[in-house]
Amino acid sequence: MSHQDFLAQHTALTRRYFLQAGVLGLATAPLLASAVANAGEDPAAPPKHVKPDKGGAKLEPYFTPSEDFRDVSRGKPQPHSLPDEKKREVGLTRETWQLEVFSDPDKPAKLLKPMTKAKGTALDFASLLKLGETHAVRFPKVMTCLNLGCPLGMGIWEGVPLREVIWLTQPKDNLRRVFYYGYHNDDPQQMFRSSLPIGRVLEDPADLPPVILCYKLNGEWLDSERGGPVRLVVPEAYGFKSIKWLTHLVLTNLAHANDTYAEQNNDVDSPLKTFAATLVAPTTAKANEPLAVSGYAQVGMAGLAKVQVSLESNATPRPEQDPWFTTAPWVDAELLPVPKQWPVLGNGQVPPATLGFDAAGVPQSWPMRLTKAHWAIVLPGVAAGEYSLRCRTIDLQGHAQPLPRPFQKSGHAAIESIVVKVTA
Ligand SMILES: Nc1nc2c(c(=O)[nH]1)N[C@H]1C(S)=C(S)[C@@H](COP(=O)(O)O)O[C@H]1N2
Ligand SMILES: [Mo]
Repeated sequence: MSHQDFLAQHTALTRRYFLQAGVLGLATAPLLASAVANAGEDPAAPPKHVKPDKGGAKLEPYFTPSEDFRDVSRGKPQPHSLPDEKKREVGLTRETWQLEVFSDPDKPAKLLKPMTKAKGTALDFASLLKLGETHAVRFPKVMTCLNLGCPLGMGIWEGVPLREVIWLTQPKDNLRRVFYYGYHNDDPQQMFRSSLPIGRVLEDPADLPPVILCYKLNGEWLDSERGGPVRLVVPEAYGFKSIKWLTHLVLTNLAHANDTYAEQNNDVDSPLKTFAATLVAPTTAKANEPLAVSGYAQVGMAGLAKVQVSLESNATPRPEQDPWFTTAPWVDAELLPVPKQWPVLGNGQVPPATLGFDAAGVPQSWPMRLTKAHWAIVLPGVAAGEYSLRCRTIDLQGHAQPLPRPFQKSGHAAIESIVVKVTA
């Protein structure tokens, strides 16, 4: 099934929902028609009626085609833009890649067998794949930048658990964290570093997938733009923990985080949050005609119980003491079901033994934690005037977005607000 077919199917799901709600043919018909037309012409373009400043907003396949991933990587030049010749020279191809794993000279951990280029013991790509024969895992995950409102892409990430490589160094003592970085043009100023407590690497709390050295995405070799040949992927974390073009792992007795992102005032221990956003929403409407809205939710560590939508007249001022819109007239939206096919994946199938899926390739729970889900709703028509359309998630603990962690530097969860002008 092609990308286009999938978009048609996604639209069909939304359309069926709107049909059941008995509103197709009213105000929603042109809305959906434009979304379908748009999807047919150019799947990468946002449909009309989407707020123009909504970044990657569009009718989207569940998994993101590689050309649609958004890239926020640093570097001058960005490592993936280097000529092939240079990539071979600095180890950014599968044939030339090497990973060094050693003890932190400032806060040493005791290792019997560090892996270094100098000693000829660095790990190469073939040896990583060899480990993969017995240890490889794959899992779905949304990649999201802590500092951006919308996810960069959804994928099935595949690789070897980081702990398998750490065990090769025979660590004995004084190992409390691992920090790691990738190729950065040999310029210390450009180093982008991240870190994890060793406990998170050696075991997987709360049924999380392991932290991996990732070399495949959606069934293909991890490409250079996504951080290939090898990047770290931390399932429950924001993107800055998933270092691209990985070259160095440092095992340390340091007791605290030393991430580059920490220097930029970010909450580096924050796991992915749950939040909702619209993909298709009217900015204008006719009085008394139903309003069709659809969107996505990021399902964070806290899971997703439901998505809600509210439409409030701007004529009445909001209560002053309600920064989180708890008094808005929230109504439940419908979560769209599991897609029937996954066109972005090779032959439309989820690869065998993907964590979170059963033997037939069907998700074991829905929506899946640490991924995206889609939703739709039809709101009854309203009188002429100006309105604010908002959406929010309720997590599995019952917390309404942006709670329980509303701080922006812990990851985006602000409630989206769209102005809708309803005319007579
Ligand atoms: N080496 C390196 N890794 C990096 C970055 C970087 O600038 N350099 N950016 C990080 C940040 S802030 C994010 S959000 C993710 C984005 O991953 P993506 O480009 O695959 O979408 O990569 C992370 N890994
Ligand atoms: Mo980021």
